[in-house]
Amino acid sequence: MELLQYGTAGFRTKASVLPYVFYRVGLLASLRSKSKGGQSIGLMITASHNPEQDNGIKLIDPSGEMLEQSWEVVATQLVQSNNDQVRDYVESKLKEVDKSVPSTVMIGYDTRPSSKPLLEAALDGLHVFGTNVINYTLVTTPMLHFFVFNHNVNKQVYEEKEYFEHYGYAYQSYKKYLPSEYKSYSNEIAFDGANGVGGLKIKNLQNVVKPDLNIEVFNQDVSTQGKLNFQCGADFVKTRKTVPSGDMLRSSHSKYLSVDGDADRIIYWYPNSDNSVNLLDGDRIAVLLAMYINELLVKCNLKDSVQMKVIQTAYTNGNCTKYIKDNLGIDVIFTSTGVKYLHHEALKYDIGVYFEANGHGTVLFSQKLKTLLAQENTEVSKQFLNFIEMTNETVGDSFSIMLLIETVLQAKDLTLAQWYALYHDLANKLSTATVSNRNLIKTINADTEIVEPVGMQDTINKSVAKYKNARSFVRPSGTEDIVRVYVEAETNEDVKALTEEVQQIVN
Ligand code: NG1
Ligand code: ZN
Repeated sequence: MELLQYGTAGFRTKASVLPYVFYRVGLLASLRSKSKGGQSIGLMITASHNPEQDNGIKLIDPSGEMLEQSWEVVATQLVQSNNDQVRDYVESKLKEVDKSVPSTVMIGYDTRPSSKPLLEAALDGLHVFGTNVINYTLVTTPMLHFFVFNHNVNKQVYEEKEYFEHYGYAYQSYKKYLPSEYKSYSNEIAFDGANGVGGLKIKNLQNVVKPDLNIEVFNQDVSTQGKLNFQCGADFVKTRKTVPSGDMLRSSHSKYLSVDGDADRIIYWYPNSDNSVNLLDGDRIAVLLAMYINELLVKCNLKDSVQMKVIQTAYTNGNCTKYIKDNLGIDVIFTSTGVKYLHHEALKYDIGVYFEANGHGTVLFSQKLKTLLAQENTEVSKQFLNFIEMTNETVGDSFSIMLLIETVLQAKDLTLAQWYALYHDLANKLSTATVSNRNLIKTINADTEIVEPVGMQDTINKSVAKYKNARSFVRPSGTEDIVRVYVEAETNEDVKALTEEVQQIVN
């Protein structure tokens, strides 16, 4: 039996091995709800940007956030137990929780063919504890986070329609703060739905924001097997830097965007004549949003009363970090890879703009800031609160982020090319290496330094030192059985040569 770990994205692997995992996660979610005084827990069934034959499951904690880390250990132990130990393990855990507390679990799943059958396994586990199940069926990951948050915090069972109205109306209402005519901005968007749930659900948002946003949806085939994430979607466009399939260029649009298989990531892009694309990825989204929010802060005279940071990972392009620090004058903090680390760091500040380069991220605003803005009660403080309303603060949400980006592009009257021109990326390459046991590699300092195997980092550093403005780091993936090698330098030639050197060191 493969030893599965509750990683950065929950449990994720080939769907065929997952039924027993889902059953146990059903048990676990019931326990988690009971341990949280009966508050609702979310269970999202998805493997995000992974191939269609994979699947996965992750828990959402009561305030809509990802599962607390101490329970990740519990989850891993439960799933790694032998069949005959499962009962003992659950019973030992049950001693710590009050069995009589009723439990509630909210469920959602993506469009994978395996999602519904796997749901049955999770339901079997949930029924063991008589858990009350609220099944949202087909939803994006961020939608389920929104439902869990609102159930526990606002004591309401929201319907899907209310999610779209919440963000759609916030977007509509912000119009009064924006110019009425544009020289550069265009409201036309070509939307790549990765042939997943995002392509289906974007239409509900479109119905609310029409005609202010004109969204043409591509890659929305969720019934043909094998199409999910195949040569399309945010991960494909980000890693290949090419136009996705799906005839998106058949008529010319001024803006293109791709989401991933569960619609929590988003990447804007525009094509070059050779089918390569210019990427407006998570780095550039962070720049755009941080720049605008900083301006709102200045207008509200709050720059000195609140603390704002941008949170990134080592995969962020060095020139992006430099631009945020030097041109925007905002501090940058680095964390390990995986949005949960960025999210927890962002919670420490009044404003935490966090994005992974792959387009996964959001903005968090503190209660202190919201109270200050409410007390001020000026036009600009109301405007700021309206901007916050448009933000899904529970998790990265491609729909909410799209509305925020469209808002800022209007406010600043920008085309994608003008946004892209804010800074130039250093040349870079993300490659993978396959090793016999990826867990032998251990890193510290936000993944930038290898401590095991001893000596490997020194060898890499010696190679890096040969190239101008170069940087490289190596870490084991948390979602696949591979090692990732990142290299950045002044020129593509240097990146290629250094990648080869580092690959040899790792292999
Ligand atoms: P791994 O496989 O651990 O590199 C990938 C992404 C993470 C995060 C997770 C969760 C890269 C380099 N890594 O993790 O940023 O998004 O998936 O989906 O993009
Ligand atoms: Zn995703």
